[in-house]
Amino acid sequence: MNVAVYLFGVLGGMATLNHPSEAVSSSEAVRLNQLGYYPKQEKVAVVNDGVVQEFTVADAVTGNKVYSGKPGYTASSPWSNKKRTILDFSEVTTPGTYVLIAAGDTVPFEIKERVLSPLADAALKSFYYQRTATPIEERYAGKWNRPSAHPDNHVLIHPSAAGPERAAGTVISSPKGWYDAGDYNKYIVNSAYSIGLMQAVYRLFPDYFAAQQVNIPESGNHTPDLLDEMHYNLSWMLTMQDPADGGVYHKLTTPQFEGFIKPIECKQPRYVVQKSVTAALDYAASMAQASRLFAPYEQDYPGFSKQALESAERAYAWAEAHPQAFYRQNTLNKEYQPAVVTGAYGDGSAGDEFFWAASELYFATGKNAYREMVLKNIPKEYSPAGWGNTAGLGVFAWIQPGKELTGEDLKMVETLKNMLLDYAEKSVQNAGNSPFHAPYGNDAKDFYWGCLSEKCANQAISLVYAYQLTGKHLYLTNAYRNMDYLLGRNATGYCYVTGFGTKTPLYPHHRLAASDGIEAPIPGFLVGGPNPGRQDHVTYPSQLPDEAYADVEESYASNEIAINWSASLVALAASLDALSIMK
Ligand code: 9MR
Ligand code: 9MR
Repeated sequence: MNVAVYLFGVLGGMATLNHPSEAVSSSEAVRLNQLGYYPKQEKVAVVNDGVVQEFTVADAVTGNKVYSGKPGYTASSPWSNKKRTILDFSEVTTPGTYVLIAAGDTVPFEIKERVLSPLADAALKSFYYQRTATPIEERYAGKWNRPSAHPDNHVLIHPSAAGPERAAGTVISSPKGWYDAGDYNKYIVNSAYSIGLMQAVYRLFPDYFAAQQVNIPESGNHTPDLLDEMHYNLSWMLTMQDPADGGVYHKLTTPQFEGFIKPIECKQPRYVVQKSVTAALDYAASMAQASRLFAPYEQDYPGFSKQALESAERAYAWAEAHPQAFYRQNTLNKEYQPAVVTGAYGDGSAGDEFFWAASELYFATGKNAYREMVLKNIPKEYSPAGWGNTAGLGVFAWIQPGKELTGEDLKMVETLKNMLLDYAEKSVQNAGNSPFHAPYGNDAKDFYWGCLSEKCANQAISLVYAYQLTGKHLYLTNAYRNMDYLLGRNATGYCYVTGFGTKTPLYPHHRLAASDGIEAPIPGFLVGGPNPGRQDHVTYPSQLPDEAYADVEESYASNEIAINWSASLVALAASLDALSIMK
């Protein structure tokens, strides 16, 4: 093909990089970050299968060659005969639109300052689209506007949740908050964890978030948009606390998942279900954290900071008094009607939740009782946090305590920092020789339900913290590498965020998007990702661990979206973008 003619087609594609275009990347032989690279960032693409002799980077506008290089190493996939060859063009640093030509493929890419800023904004905006009990207005949501649904002003106390002042069947009001995921239910464990992660990263880069505007109804007020969005869910969470004893209902849910219908068409009754120790502790932790972060914003949220701390302490006290109150859905269904079969967010150990909650409450109140509980629940090693393991959020709290530490507390924080740095050092060890040139994705254990968030993004966020502690560039480089993986440099060639990239999920398991009559999915959501566990029994194009992904609506095990996964994307995209300005 005539290169000049081809470049014209590519250019057309570049203008609308958010939409898949057939003119772009026909063979998919080359995998790269489809959103682009920061000028100073390492720039690596991967030939998906094969060895090549050379490659070229050309200016997409003029067609002039700007770089020609020899490939780097070739590494075999652990699961197939595919040979991945590394193409490093980090030497190209001038902002612009380019094409990379190799292995018979011509792939467009950009080099740009603030290249992840639109992604960081869209990831935060994805929470707005998930809001319940409010109209999603055209001026904020464009074509994805929709009427208010799920007011949740008529919610039933499930028999498992009955208390002295609220008999089964009592009606309560529990409005606002976010839909959890592709489903329409609201779960305390997952939303409190999501808030915890985003608020942690807010503490790292407060100036970045102070400047961020994502066009939500609160955007004009005095509070950063990120905190405004958190407040929308925190205010729901307050209604999930039983006023009689401080315990927190595990979730607000229909007995069964709704069909793929519009939210306004949903008719099933909604219940709050059993108070659980993990819900109470995640609630306490995120509320205590919020009480401190919202203190400067009394003007917009009068009284909230104080209320959050009081309710956090009550929830924590309830958890201490009920350490065995785990949420066990199967057991519950033997005892109570109606049976509840929606997301369980079940967990059989609360040490990590105690660690996180006690840490936040210690810093919010200074009370020694919390400190003692922290000491009893120090994790044995660091691992990135997830909804079921929140110890990592406790570690982040100690790294960023917001006050001077002295005496024994200093020793404590050293221990935790060393744990995190051990993890970081192990993570980056072999990344530089691996098939996709990233710490993530080299072990079959890296691929499971929600792995792109829990493993890939959260590993990268941990590396951002490690970089902040040490200034060691290799940690930051490897955080960017996992982002490159998420955005296209991977075995399927997908940029795994809706609405972004040249090959992007079009059919996520997302009831809001499936029922809105709009072809394009709602943008800014990270999908769960490759999952050979295939719990949805859908036929996937491949069974290989890193290719077991199906962009079909039925695939809830690989292609659902969820607020905790969006939270990872917010945290990582914002961190990397913030660091690009700070250096
Ligand atoms: O849609 C549900 C999704 O949000 C959950 O993550 C998933 C696992 O709990 O379950 C999905 O619902 C499916 C149900 O479990 C089985 N019948 C088909 C439902 C999806 O269409
Ligand atoms: O993210 C959750 C994942 O870790 C679990 O393996 C999976 C099955 O229990 O559930 C996931 O969470 C789902 C929740 O239960 C219901 N809403 C959709 C969530 C994302 O799939």
